[in-house]
Amino acid sequence: MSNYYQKEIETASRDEIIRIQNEKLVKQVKRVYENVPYYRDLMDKKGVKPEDIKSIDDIKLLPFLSKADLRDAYPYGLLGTDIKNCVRIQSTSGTTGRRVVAFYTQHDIDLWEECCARAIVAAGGTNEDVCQVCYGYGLFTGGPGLNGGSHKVGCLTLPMSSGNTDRQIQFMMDLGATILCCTPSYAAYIGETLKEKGYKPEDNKLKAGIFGAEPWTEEMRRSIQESLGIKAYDIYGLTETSGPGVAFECEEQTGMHINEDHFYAEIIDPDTGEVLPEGSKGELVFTSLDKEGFPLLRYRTRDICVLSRKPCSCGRTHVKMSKPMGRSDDMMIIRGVNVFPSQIETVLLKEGYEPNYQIVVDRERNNDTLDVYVELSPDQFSDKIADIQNREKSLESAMRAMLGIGAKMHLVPPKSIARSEGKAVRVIDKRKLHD
Ligand code: DLL
Repeated sequence: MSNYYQKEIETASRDEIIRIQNEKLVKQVKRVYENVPYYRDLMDKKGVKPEDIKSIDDIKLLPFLSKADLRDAYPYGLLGTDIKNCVRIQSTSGTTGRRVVAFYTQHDIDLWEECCARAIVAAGGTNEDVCQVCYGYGLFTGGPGLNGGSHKVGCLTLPMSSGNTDRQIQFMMDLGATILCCTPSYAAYIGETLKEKGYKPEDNKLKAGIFGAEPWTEEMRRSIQESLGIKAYDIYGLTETSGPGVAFECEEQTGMHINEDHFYAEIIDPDTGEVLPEGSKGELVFTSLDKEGFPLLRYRTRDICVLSRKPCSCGRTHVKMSKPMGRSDDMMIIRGVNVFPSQIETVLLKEGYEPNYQIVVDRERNNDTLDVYVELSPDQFSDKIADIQNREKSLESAMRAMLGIGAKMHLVPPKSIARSEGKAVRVIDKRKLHD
């Protein structure tokens, strides 16, 4: 039998959930129409008025929002309340054009942290736990979200942020961490490092891990569970909707319950926008039912997955989403950071290179690697190794400034990258990310 952070809502009847969603959606659409001119225009263009939205079933009348809208409206165009009511921003990595800046009122922070608290309690967390958070802190939502959730549950929280693995291990061992929160690839790396240092899985006090922010397979789950001696739980979310905790796994480990009292999920055909019936594979679309600062309606996540309402043995009644099975755009997640090929191309062009390049992503010892091969034009070519190395170094620092993570740059001789006859194959992803 599961523990719950907010039992009443987490196990509410279907009718009760629909009643809450009806009520919240009607209010939210009215608020957005009044406060967000950008979305009001989209509704006007579609000929929809707030009065047309009487229940959650009417949601299909509303226009979609996409990442392109976020770019157009950057930074304040989708703000849902007076900026003086906002207390925080969080953001994704990327250039200004790609960057998502989300605004939070105190109410938004509370509901976000409650969602994360639900995830921690579902993983067995109580106020007796020591919760080590090694997601990045700062603009990224991972650290702040799980940190807030851990406080709400009353765990002793270790706000480690990412990196410095020796220090992570020292704190984990000395303070007896029982719950680990980080990306699955970092969890695997910590497991490997512990083994190298001569620790056995039973030497640590960990019992559970809450891992997300990037795709991971069941195979990876098994290997992390074994190396750390824990039960590994998936957690999903995105900056646009708040951050981690939009959906989380319970002990059944068969998909993530979406916090339906705050986020309404739909699955659509990514090409036509048609809403698909339950059980179909398609693009996940979210509506924030009660956020104030950044209240996105029908936001297209680009994540491909399946929803299921099969009853769950944990007693939770909220719909479950499968692990994301891919994306309907070209975004890659490398070491937990969202990277678009266009960002890499922008740097190359800015630095005076031709757009003949290939991006190779791989995973070595559970760590993502990013290599970019760039062809030199005949007049850029040099047979002096030091000269090439210097140029690679300077490209690497420009790339780091753009992406927020390191990329290994390889300048290669003219005409050495195969030309394609159709669409250029820019990205070769050798990682096995999906089962
Ligand atoms: O990654 C928020 C997060 C932090 C989730 C910590 C879980 C834990 P963004 O940086 O905006 O936010 O990236 C969002 O990451 O659209 C998915 O493509 C991907 N993603 C997030 N969680 C998972 C997961 C955070 N559990 C994008 N499995 C999303 C697979 C995930 N992909």
